[in-house]
Amino acid sequence: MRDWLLIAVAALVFVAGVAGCRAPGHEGTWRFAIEENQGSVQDAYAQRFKQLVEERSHGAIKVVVYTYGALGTSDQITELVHDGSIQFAMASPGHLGKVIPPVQVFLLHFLLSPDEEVNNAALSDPQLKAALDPLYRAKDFKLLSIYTEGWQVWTIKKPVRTPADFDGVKMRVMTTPLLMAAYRAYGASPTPLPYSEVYSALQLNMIDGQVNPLFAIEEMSFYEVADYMIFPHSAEFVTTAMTNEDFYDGLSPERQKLVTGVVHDLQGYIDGVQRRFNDERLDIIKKKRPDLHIIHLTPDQRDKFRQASMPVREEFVDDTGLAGKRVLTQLEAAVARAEQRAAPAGGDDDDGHVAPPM
Ligand code: 6CS
Repeated sequence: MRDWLLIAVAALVFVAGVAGCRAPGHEGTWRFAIEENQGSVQDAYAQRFKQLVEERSHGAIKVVVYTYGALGTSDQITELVHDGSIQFAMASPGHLGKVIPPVQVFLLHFLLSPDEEVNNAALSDPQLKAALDPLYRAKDFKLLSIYTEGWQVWTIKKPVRTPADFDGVKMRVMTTPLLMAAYRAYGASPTPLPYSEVYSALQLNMIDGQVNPLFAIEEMSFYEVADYMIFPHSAEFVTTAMTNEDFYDGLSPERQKLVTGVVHDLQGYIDGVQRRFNDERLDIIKKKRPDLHIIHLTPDQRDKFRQASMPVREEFVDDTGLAGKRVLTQLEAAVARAEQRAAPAGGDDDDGHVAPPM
């Protein structure tokens, strides 16, 4: 499959290259693969990236966006960026963690703030990015951006309010080992699967539930194959945008500045997009499935999950060593800095003052 895919992409690049030679002033085509469908948060990011790069290069650079499946799964598009067959991709820690284990820090539960604004600021913290940058470079990638796609929500066939309720529940998780540990710690039976296989696995009762932000639950129709939608408010879905290291290093200083400028301008944009998409899609889900039971965990219930999640942090550090520990410390510090900046002078910063979408 991998060889076939590489040959197909190489052929595509060659044909596009030949066609591109005809246009005077055309510098080339940049290919950007995302892990989601058209209309998703990642698609909004990539489409805006395309628009800004094409505008700011005055048409000299053309950007082609490949939606999920066009070039394979998350793991396959990561390989294509690594090979240099494509230049840009989204790489979510839930899959990329197999290649760069410390990025699994973003999968730890109850680590980010309950306040979305704080998390947006923490994820764009330059010191955090600087800590991750060498880890991407060590694998021939260049990290461009870290951002959230919204709160993780469970869709399950039975109600889950405590870790005990997870007993025997087969939860689909993304494919990195830390997510297996996270849901094992809750008492569930985690099942790693690629995104594209989740719906049919739910339909065939091979799994009982899955976890994703609301916009993804709507666009992948996961709400059709569940009876309960549960808001644990324990983690946000964090993703990263990256490029091929050699490609980036080979760009002229102006073109590097174009990329970093566009990426910088996208940070605030995508935070607004994800909030809107998640709010809007919740309304759609409620309209399409009025019988779907919606549960918001109470603070006490969340606390039980928080306690159950704590040993997973030690597992993360054991598995990822010094590099993982360093990134964990940086992320905690970035959240603390963002919380400090957000806290009203003299005010108290209580848990949960910004609620997830209802
Ligand atoms: O669950 C997944 O595998 C996918 N979920 C989202 C929201 N984006 C990409 C990822 O692969």
